[in-house]
Amino acid sequence: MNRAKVTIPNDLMHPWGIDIDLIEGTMCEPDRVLQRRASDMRGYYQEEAALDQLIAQGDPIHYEVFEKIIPEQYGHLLLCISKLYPGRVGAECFMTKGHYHVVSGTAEVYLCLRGQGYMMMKTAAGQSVAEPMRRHRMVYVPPHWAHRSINTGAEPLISFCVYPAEAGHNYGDIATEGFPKRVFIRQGQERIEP
Ligand code: PAN
Ligand code: ZN
Repeated sequence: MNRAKVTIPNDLMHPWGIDIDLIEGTMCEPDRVLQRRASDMRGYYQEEAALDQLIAQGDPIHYEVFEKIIPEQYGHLLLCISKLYPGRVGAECFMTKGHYHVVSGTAEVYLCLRGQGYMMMKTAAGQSVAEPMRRHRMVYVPPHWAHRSINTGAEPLISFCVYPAEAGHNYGDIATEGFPKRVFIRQGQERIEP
């Protein structure tokens, strides 16, 4: 019988667990909480004056990411809870900045725990897909697709995300190119434009 030789690294991580409240969509005792405010979103929305107004009105938190600290090395998986608050900038629905992964051949799983909206995805070749997000729905973001969450509802859009730890985030390309499609609420109706 062949037996593969198992080598154990010196920095072996001890197994661990955390509680995730699937009703509230919260992670107990995150190691780190990243907050993005309206003022961090300059240049992302179509109606800049509406964003300026929001910033002047108190610069509310736009979204938060609750993370565990895990080495950003091949073999590990990063996990977090992404919480995008509801609201509009003019008629445009609140959204995350969006990014490609630096190691662009890495995928990501989003399990939606609460709220409703879209995972907007695009490739550098111009393809664009808006995949619905709602409670109990999982969205698979394949390698090479930039991705951004968009909240079309009245409560926070909350997802549990898992992706390869070496992925990294490339925001620069999206900050300059944007996504080909945006989501608005006009006269009470959801619109994906253009
Ligand atoms: C998510 C996102 C999170 C925030 O964890 O980082 O939803 O969105 P932005 O990173 O676009 O600001 C993820 O996709 N990680 O890879
Ligand atoms: Zn990602």
